[in-house]
Amino acid sequence: MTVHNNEISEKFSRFADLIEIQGGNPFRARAYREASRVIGDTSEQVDQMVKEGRNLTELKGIGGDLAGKIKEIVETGHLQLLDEMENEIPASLLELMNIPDLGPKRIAMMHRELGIDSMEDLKKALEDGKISSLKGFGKKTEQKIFTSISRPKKETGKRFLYVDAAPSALACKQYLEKRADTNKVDIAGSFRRGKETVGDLDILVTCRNGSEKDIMDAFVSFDEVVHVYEKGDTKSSVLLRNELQVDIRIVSDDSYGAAMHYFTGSKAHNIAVRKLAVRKKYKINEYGVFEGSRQIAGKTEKEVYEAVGLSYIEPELRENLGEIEASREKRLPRLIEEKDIRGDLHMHTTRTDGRNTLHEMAVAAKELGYEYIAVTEHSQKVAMAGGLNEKDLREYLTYIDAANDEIDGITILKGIEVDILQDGTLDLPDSVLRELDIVIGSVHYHQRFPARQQTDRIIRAMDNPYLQILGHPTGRLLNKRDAMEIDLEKIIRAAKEKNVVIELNSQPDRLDLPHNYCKFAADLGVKIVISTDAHSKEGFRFMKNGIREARRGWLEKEDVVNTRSLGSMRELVKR
Ligand code: DGT
Ligand code: CA
Ligand code: CA
Ligand code: ZN
Repeated sequence: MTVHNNEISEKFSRFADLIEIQGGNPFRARAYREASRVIGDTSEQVDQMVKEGRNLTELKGIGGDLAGKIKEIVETGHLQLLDEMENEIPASLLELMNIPDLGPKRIAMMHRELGIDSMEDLKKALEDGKISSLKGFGKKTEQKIFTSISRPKKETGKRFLYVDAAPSALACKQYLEKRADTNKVDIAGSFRRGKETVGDLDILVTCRNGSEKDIMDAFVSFDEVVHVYEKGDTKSSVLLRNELQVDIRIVSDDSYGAAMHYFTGSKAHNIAVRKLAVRKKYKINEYGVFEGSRQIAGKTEKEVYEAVGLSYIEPELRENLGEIEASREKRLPRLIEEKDIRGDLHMHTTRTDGRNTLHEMAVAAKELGYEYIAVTEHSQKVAMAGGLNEKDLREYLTYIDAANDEIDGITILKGIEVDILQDGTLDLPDSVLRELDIVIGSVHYHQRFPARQQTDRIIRAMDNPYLQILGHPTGRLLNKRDAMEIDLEKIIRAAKEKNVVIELNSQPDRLDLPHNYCKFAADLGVKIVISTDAHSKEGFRFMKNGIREARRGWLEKEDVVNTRSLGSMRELVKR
């Protein structure tokens, strides 16, 4: 397990904050803050130092006690004292840390002098003008705090990874579902379309008996809600603790399908559907499909589609990328499902940067019902992750043989994720690649070449007859790093010609191959492998993300090699 310096640094800085909020020893807080800075700045990889047993007090400002704490973080991923303190201090008080003009010292003072424990308390104290009476605050600061907490945060434009929004979506849904006065509760919007990132959640609810107002009252007082932008009887908009915005609407049962359709979007899809309705002289909106003033559809989505001459379209396809035409012409794809998957061909174990052993991974995959996996460690170039050279790899292959003998009911294939070097050659000699079952080639370094050079580099790598799968083809990291500048269509056409399979990497911040290129590839007849790139057995669960992206990319079971039995999958990835 790699623990980055900034993770250690952040833990120490957080710890210093909490000491200050609790009004603890200021020297202790300062020592942690200083340590946080030192570790953030050092060019040494601190976790490496720990692993090599080096003396951490070599680092300026790090004494024996801090060295012990660093060791604890590197070895366990946690700082127990910090975890304890996080639990001790009320969450509502910690939340005040998100307000721009409030640092831990100020929060401590407000808490001590005015008993402020939450956003509510703070608002009240501001209204009563009590904040400016505190030492070191003043009228100006009071005003600044007031504006920053009254300003809605929704303009920040921050998008959440699907997986980061999912727990909130589930929590809101369950909270509403368990009420006796709600009937249907569903999440619409980009979340339902399975988009890689979501801007906000859109929840639709129908009322069973009782009043809409009660449901709204209950929702805005949900524990996770920290700010209410707007509250009405049938529509409200709130901000959750994690800064995710939620729009909620209560609709009638008769309009439920129309509302689900409208609020699922996408906007482009809605506009295209509306055009069809207009052609038939119908009106369509979130309440239903109307002929004059008579509602002719709206209870279910299927009804809505049928009213305009279409068959039901799966949410993942609703981007106006051809699904309307395909629906009309009855040639919608039969989208792949998670249960179609029979194995996983990209994963790492403790031999490089994974957290579970080969044995643990194989057993976990078998429990998922998989028929085969391929272990694909990094190659030597990826030194940070402990990548394997030829000798290491050969040794590891015998280890895989032994594991295969030991574990029944699943086949462990010998693989590698070999680095594509800057000139397009591969990081390991053909003599060893030849002995493997699965060779993934991936770019990890030099991602900023100009488009021509980068495209040529990747196509050159695919010229190597042992490369079977092109790994995470664009290199994008959602919200973090843009895709490489490449001519991806050219690369996919080259894959077609050379019979290379393209990976759809299921890591929630990768989802790489992006959906529109999945469709492009499948239309050309290029095969896709949906892989998790799991770094632990828990990582297998990311398959869901890949499936979602594949569905957005119109993929069917037949387009994806790891829906096949072992024999026919191997036939497909063979060059
Ligand atoms: P997001 O939240 O940015 O990830 O994306 P969406 O698609 O969830 O967008 P959002 O939350 O603004 O609106 C939810 C759905 O409501 C959207 O997908 C389609 C529908 N919608 C919103 N505004 C309009 C509009 O002006 N016209 C039409 N036809 N539909 C709209
Ligand atoms: Ca939305
Ligand atoms: Ca919305
Ligand atoms: Zn990789």
